[in-house]
Amino acid sequence: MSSQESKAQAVKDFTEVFPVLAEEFLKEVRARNFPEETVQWIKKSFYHNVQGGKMNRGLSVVDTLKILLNDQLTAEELFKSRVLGWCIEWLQAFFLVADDIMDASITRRGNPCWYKMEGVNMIAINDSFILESAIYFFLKKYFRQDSYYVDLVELFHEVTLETELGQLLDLTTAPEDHVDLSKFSIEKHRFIVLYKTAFYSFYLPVALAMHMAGIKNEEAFKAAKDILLPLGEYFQIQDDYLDCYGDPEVIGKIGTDIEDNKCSWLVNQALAKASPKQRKLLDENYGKKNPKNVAIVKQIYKDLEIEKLYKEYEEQSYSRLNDLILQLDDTLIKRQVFYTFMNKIYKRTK
Ligand code: DMA
Ligand code: MG
Ligand code: MG
Ligand code: MG
Repeated sequence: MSSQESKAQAVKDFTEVFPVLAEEFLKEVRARNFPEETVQWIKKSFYHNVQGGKMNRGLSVVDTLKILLNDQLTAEELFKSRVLGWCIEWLQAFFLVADDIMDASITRRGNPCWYKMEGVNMIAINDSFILESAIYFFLKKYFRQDSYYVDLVELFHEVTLETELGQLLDLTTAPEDHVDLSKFSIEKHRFIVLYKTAFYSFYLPVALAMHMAGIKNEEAFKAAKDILLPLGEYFQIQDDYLDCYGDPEVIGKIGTDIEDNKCSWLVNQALAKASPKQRKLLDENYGKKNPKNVAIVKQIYKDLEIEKLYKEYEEQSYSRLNDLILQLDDTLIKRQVFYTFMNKIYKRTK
């Protein structure tokens, strides 16, 4: 079998676990005597919000466990690693439903954002809570008997807190009614993205697989973190870049960072290079909903060649991350875990 075929098969096998989990949760709601209307609402929310993504995070749990266990997984281990993968996809859905409300976004994964769907509106807030609760339902159902059950629960709680803190700083650094670009800096950006993205998107999938593989050494978790957090930073900088330069048809969402006054990597680069005149234009046009203001900001990015700067950053990051992986003490955790992860995202366009 070519690696392409085996990858397609891995995606298919992973995908097939989703309806099983969704149904388990709906059964639980039915068992509590809720009207069918409620069951169908949750079903619609799950199918709209949890599905349709790239599933990189979820698939990474399975891929990592395969590497850690030399491809010698029992059918049960395979299934359980897929369940953990889907738990991350549920976590991601929980964050995204709320994120799209807070960022006033329009589309997600090629569809309207959940809160934009007919009849949903602010019920989406509670739906995001239910998406989160489903994680702990699945963990209990499938891992309650395992020695590492508490580790899994604590890990999900920990990265959830980290992500929420990151989201808070992301939002308070971007007040809607008050643009103050002097509040931005590359250091602040790094801190925000570390918290809002890197922990749950990169550390979490690998750490979950490590728990399943029976790894107990704290140093191994620390070594993994030391590579995965910088990898997550790189990933979010790609996200910032794609917000402005990605094709909405490909990324499935319409960028709102300029309108939302976000402390994006792009605006930080522009601020570092801007002449006093360009700085004044940025001050006057950043963080405004009007397309005319947005166009002026994009023109300044163009004049300052921010896209070129990004391409250079991407190259540098790639070689820096490769160095980090090479320096890893391979007796703690296998190097291949990180190469596999990096190759999934290097030069991504979506
Ligand atoms: C995403 O930040 C972070 C979380 C925790 C969802 P973002 O708003 O840049 O994401 P997106 O561009 O997907 O809306
Ligand atoms: Mg957003
Ligand atoms: Mg956001
Ligand atoms: Mg973004």
